[in-house]
Amino acid sequence: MTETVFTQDTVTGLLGQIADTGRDSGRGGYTRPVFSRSEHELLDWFVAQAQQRGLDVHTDRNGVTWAWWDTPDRTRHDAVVTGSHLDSVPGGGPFDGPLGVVSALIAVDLLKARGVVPHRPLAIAVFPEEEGSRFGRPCLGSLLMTGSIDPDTVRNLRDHDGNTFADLAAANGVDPRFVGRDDEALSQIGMFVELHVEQGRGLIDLDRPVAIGSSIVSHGRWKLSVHGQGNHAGTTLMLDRADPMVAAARVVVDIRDTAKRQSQARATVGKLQPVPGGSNVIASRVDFWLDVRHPDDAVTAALVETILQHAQQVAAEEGCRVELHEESVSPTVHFDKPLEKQLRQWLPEAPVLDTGAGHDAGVLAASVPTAMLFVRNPSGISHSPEEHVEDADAETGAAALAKVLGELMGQTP
Ligand code: HGY
Ligand code: MN
Ligand code: MN
Repeated sequence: MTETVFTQDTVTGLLGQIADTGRDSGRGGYTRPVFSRSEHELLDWFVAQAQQRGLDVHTDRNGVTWAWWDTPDRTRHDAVVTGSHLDSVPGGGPFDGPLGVVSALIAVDLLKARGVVPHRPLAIAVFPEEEGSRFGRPCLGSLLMTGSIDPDTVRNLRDHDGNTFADLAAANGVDPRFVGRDDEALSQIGMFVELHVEQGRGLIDLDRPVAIGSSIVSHGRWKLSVHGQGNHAGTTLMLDRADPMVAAARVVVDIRDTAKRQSQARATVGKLQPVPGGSNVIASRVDFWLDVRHPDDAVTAALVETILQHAQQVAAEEGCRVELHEESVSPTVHFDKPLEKQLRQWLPEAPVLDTGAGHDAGVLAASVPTAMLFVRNPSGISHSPEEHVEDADAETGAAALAKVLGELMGQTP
């Protein structure tokens, strides 16, 4: 009789199964925006993997996909929830988001292999639009679920092509009329633990594979628009110009200089769009997006104020004018101390690190006890194809997540 040999899935093996989905040949890395074919393929893959593990899968009215490992009596409250996101930044790495989702699937395998019977249910949650790459608001799914963003504002958000969130949500099975705070979903969550690739060098420098998260620094996004005089590149003499591209370029350098003067500050302009954008055209307007982060909310706000004052002065000198529009602001988040203490007991070797990256865990932390685990990234680079996790560390991360989830599931509520 042939023996049925079950091949134990691994994090590396599962990530390998999705390694071709959403590859971006132009930028390198992956471009998997929310409501795109590639994100859909990933979600379909996740649903199939979850169902293979006997998990009960559904997508809620905010487009969050849930995979439930129920207790024998199938009550769904005080659940231990884990998970992350599957959308990416343009040209992102393979681990930012998927590592947390795949590690959760492997953690379920490890716990089932140990014969764990949940005293409290476990759920894996996949949040849409964590990166905010399509509609400009990071963590959109968790913001909607927790009621932290106005649903009407969300319905009217537009992507680069002018599609509204409402239209694209409707086209992707999410009825836009019903997005918003979901008390039923929130009432089911006892705590949330998100595993994520480290987006920095902390673990490399400490020579450890896994860290416990302590906090997320405050961060925000602002859109600046510099208005000038559009004109012909060949018939407009230099002294007759009010060129918003020149003003914007000077402002971008000033942003760097202003942030460099403030320790711990990070300020970035990663996206800039001239209008109309012809190579023989002096732009009439230049839009660019400012990302500012600092551990102290007040310093973040003060930096933006300084940047705006300098921008207004530069714009005036260039015969232009500048507008600033706040798109999203997230205060510094400290994760749940009692939960962190438990994780430190269960993972005594894991250092405790803060992060400059935002996560759905940072949004949920205002509603439920929340913790994070980070997995070593030898490149220290993220939001880039060079983001990396060694196979052994990926498995160590999943084992650490299984340890934490198993302890939490074993606790009677
Ligand atoms: O931008 C961030 O910090 C996160 O990766 N969305
Ligand atoms: Mn992420
Ligand atoms: Mn990211």
